[in-house]
Amino acid sequence: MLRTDHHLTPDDLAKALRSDAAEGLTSRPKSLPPKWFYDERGSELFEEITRLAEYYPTRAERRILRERAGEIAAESGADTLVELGAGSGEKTRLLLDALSGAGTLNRFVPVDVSGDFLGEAAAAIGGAYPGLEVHAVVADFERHLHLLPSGGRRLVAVLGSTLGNQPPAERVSFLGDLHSGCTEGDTLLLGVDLVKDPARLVAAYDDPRGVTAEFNRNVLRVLNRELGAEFEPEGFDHVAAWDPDAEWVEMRLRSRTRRRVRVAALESTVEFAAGEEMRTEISAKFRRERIEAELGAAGFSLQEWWTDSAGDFAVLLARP
Ligand code: AVJ
Repeated sequence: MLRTDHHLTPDDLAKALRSDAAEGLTSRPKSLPPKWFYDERGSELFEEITRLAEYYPTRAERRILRERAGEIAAESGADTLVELGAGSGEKTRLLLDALSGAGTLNRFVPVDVSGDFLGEAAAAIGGAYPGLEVHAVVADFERHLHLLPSGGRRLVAVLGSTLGNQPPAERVSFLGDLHSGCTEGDTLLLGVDLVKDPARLVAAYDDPRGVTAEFNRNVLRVLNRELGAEFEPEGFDHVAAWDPDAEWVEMRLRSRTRRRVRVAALESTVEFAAGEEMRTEISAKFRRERIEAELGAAGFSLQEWWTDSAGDFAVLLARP
């Protein structure tokens, strides 16, 4: 029982990339949204990041889910798992197993911008859970939340601190949209990385093997391929910095030299000064009070708050 809804065509994605690049490359400071890291190579590099000793969030979240999946299933009573930024990995299976063990599970709704990725995830899960209705949705969950399948009791999961990629104002509007799409009986499951020693935070985004640096530069390769840009990725240094006021880790690419970069699809040339930095990602870190307030502003009330034993990461349940 597999069905796929398409709310994004490859052409929509191409247009979105073009407009994001046109805007970001002409703003000051220059910036690019982090969602464009994840082509095939970028997704592989991210997988590699999750296995780095310095990158604790994935392991911490997995530990929490292992310990709490039963409670999550019992408290949500969900028959549907909606996963925004879908996976087919261990986290998804922990939740599906728990819901199935509780006897309530009947539908899985993975949502992702990548149709290829979703197809594989949906097929893998469909094969492993016979009888499960898999309803995959190709969509940009920052824009298409109102198009997600409704009905039943849904557990809507936004894991991996994905929320942290959005600045505060966008986060609140995203949570508000999520709330508008919820009905009584739905539950929100959120995984968020927590504020901690800045040295550990920065180390998680600046590993000595340079995997994160390659992941960061990969966005330039995406622009080269998709927009006919002529970036030399090796001409840019990876920068990771903690912003103590905003409480986020910022990744940037710093041009080693003054340069002009042709971007064919934009019919333009972008100039970089020597040492000029372009922001490629923010990764916000949370405190309980702050995320509770943001959830509250969107209409959610916090129900459960679980952390790993080190207090590095939190998984929370909230109700609309
Ligand atoms: C997948 C967005 C949560 O912000 O930690 C990892 C991506 N960037 N290393 C994060 C990422 C650099 C990651 N998220």
